[in-house]
Amino acid sequence: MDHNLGLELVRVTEAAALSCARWMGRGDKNAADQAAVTAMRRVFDIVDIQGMVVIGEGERDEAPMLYIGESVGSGKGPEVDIALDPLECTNSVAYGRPNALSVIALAERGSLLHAPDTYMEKIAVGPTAASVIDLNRSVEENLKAIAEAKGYELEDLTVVVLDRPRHEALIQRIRRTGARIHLIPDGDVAAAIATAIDSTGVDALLGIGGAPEGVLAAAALRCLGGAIQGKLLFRSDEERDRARKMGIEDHAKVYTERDLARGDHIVFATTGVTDGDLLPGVRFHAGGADTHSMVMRLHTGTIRTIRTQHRFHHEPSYNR
Ligand code: VTB
Repeated sequence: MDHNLGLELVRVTEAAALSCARWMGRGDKNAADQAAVTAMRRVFDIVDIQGMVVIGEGERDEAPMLYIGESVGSGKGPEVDIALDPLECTNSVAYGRPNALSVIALAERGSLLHAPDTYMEKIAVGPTAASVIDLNRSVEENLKAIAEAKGYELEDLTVVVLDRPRHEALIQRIRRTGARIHLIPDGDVAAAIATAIDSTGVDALLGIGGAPEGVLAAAALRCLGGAIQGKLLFRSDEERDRARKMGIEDHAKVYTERDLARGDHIVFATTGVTDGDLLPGVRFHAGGADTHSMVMRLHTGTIRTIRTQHRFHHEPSYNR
């Protein structure tokens, strides 16, 4: 069912990335997000799927487009769940910082977790350390196990952590193990995926980020053979209630990548917006722009890296 969909989806993430990249450094994260959302919504109409957004821009009453429960696609083709973020890291575009991506994951209907918009404590690694992580064990034990599995000294491990005050204690603990830390201002989706790609030099992601971002990362890591584990962390009773209404009762559960993204036919596409751990960002030049994307398909294990040269005067009308 997913044979050609990856290449269709990458056109959707490319369109979103091209639109919002123009907002880089202009200090307006809402305008950047809006540009990505509008472009993504428009180009989705030409993809032959009966898609339902399960991770999106928010609840129906909060978001006019790409909200949770919205139907996307041409209405022909397979019934699928869609997790998307037209612009992951709005701040990074607004302030010209790294790691902004446009992202879509697609899988059979009912197979992507409807994660509430709350925090998630996460650990993510690539294929060689996929079987040794355990969120219920200590940071020190996990890092030791990852280093062993990869055949590294602990001192040679690079761990990515979001630069937030809530991570102060975590950072101290990682430092005491001797491991190296790469602090990022935003963008733990790019960082989680980067753990599964050797050339990035990223070995693990640790810390607390968004739960919806955990589902996006899980879909990619399934395709790449990596692993992510996550525990939901609620910031308020309202978030707890919302989760209960979504059928989430066990608040101590450790979700694995297979709980977050269960399908056998996952397709994942992402395009870089600003330069980052995973992909270069959009580069504008006379009459056009270059984008860099990745497209992955779980069923066959293919991972495509696509550099596209866009020429604006040839753009089809749905892209304008
Ligand atoms: C994470 C990360 C995102 O927000 O979800 C983070 O994945 C949430 O933490 O890339 P804060 O509330 O502290 O920002 C981002 O950094 C941006 O959406």
